Amino acid sequence: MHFQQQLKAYGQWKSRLVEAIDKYHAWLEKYDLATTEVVEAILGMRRSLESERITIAFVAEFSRGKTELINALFFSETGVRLLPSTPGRTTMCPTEIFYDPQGSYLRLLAIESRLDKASLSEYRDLPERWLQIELDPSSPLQMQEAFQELVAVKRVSLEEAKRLGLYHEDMNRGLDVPPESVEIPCWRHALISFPHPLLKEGLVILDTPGLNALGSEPELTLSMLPSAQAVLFVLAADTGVTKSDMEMWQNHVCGLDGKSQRHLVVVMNKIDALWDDIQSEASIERSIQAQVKETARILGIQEGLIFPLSAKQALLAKVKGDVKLSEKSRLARLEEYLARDMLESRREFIRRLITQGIGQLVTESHQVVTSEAEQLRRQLDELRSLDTKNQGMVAQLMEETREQQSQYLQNVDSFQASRRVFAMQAKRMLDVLSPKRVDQIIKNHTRSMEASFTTYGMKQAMKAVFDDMSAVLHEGVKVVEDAQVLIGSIYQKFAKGYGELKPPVFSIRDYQVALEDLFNQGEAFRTSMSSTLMEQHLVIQKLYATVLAKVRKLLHQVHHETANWSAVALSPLVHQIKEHKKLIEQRLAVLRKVSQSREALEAEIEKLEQALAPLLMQQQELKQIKSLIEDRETMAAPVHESVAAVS
Ligand SMILES: Nc1nc2c(ncn2[C@@H]2O[C@H](COP(=O)(O)OP(=O)(O)OP(=O)(O)O)[C@@H](O)[C@H]2O)c(=O)[nH]1
Ligand SMILES: [Mg+2]
Repeated sequence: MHFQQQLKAYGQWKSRLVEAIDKYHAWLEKYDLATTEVVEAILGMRRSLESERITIAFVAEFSRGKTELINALFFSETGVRLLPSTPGRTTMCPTEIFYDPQGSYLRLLAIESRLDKASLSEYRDLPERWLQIELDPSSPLQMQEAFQELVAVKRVSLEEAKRLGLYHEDMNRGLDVPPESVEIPCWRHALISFPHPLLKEGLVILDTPGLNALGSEPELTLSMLPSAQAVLFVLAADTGVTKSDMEMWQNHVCGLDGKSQRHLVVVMNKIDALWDDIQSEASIERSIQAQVKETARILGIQEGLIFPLSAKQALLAKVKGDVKLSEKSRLARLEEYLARDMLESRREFIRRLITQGIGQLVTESHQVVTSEAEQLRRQLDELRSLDTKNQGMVAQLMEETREQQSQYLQNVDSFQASRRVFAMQAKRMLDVLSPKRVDQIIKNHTRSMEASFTTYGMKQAMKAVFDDMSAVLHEGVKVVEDAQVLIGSIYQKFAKGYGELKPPVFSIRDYQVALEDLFNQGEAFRTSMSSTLMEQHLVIQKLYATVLAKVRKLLHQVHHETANWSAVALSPLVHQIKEHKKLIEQRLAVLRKVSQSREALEAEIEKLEQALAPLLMQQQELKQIKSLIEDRETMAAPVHESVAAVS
């Protein structure tokens, strides 16, 4: 299965990056260049690389075949239909499947936890609050049996369903009066861990129930789906695009498109419903293509992103080893898309992040080493051309160097003054964006939000939070821009004579857009709810809690980045100034010595030559680390190989 190969290649590539990061870290330590800020940045990048996961989420109305597709794509080699897939509503709670080295388990969170304040992500860290069923990875049948819990429902009074925010208008479909009791899921969320090769490579699968889960669990819709690398929206060829498919697409799915790191594709499942013994292959093909075209038009997406296939036949074919049926099911095209397009663009994205982060640092180190080597060479040239008999020449050189030294000292005084001015500006900047201030604003509004009993009141409070936060950001953007101007002028004044030294670029304007996006997503969710849920209060509370957590995180991040930037904004300049000082002093010392004798001059030349050698080695070492990071070998090759093998 080439998806697996590609995922493995992707994992190997990531470990090579981690290796490059470790090498650079060791390099910095070896030459005593590891400052706290740099080491922190390096370790942060290493951590995020190691914990990076690829999430593929499946969303659709109920019974479109999401779960069957998961079985066919990932778990066919178990030889069974691993996750329950039956006619009608099947999966009752959002289910995450991944690998946790801690063990093989199915964890279930009771539906009543909806009433608690704790968010799903908080529950994740409290395993004792979940019901745990052990899994035996060597027995697909045992696992299949355990997974029956995913379809568990129970009957509760209408009151109870309302209290849980689960009462749905279509529960009284066909009835004149609302029913006395309704069926609700037993579980709110499920976590499955077992040591499957794909999962071990970092794949996370998110299966969702068609049953209005997207509308009633804001964290799922606003946090989990948007952070997936691929979202597969599933339709069924035998039903076409129904009104409820369309509602789901418009309210919760199509907005997930538009970010280059995420892939949104549409699966047109159940094409076997169009198979027919009487019709010719060609006419079946025509009707599939016509439906793809029509679906693309209705949903407003490219035809190439629609994958007609049959999950059920694909699973059957794989289990039986039926190559012909497998081809007919057309699953391979989707597999190839996931293996190549999705993973390749993810890799490109990570590569960009890494080259911008660690690559930049390595390049800087390389530049510093190179310029040091150059200085040494220049000194060597100067010494080699010195004529010790010509005392006048040595004296003149010393005179020039002393002149440089006194100029330098004046310069340093005024640089220190500028540095103090910048420190004040930095403090102002960090005060404006302070996490304390942000938290206080959120706290104030949360209180009024909890106190208001109407949706309208809550909405007003939410709007107020966003208004305050955009005011904070607006102020932040201004002080950051002032600081940039200041830094620019400091560089201009002091970087003269140090080559092409430029201040690190920084802006927080993008965060304004991100904040606006958050607000719009929250509002879109809220307006989409009114028509489907009668009892909204609980859900709205959860929605706002989810949105507020994201707003808080965003503003804290702005502060963090601003603090990082202000800590390092002047450091290249400081470094250069220090280097310059060292150089002048060295030069004076050398001139003093060589003025005495020919032997002293030769000894100095030898010393410089010896100092140059390790620098050249450092240069070489950094070049190696750089090429490890830039490792551009693509992953596409195995795909073509396996395609060739099939055909
Ligand atoms: N004919 C046909 N039936 C399919 C295909 N894929 C799935 N089904 C059937 O469709 C029904 C629903 O499939 P599920 O996988 O449970 O659908 P789901 O989207 O997960 O549904 P929920 O879990 O309720 O949201 C089952 O009876 C499957 O056997 C297919 O390719 N062709
Ligand atoms: Mg399902």
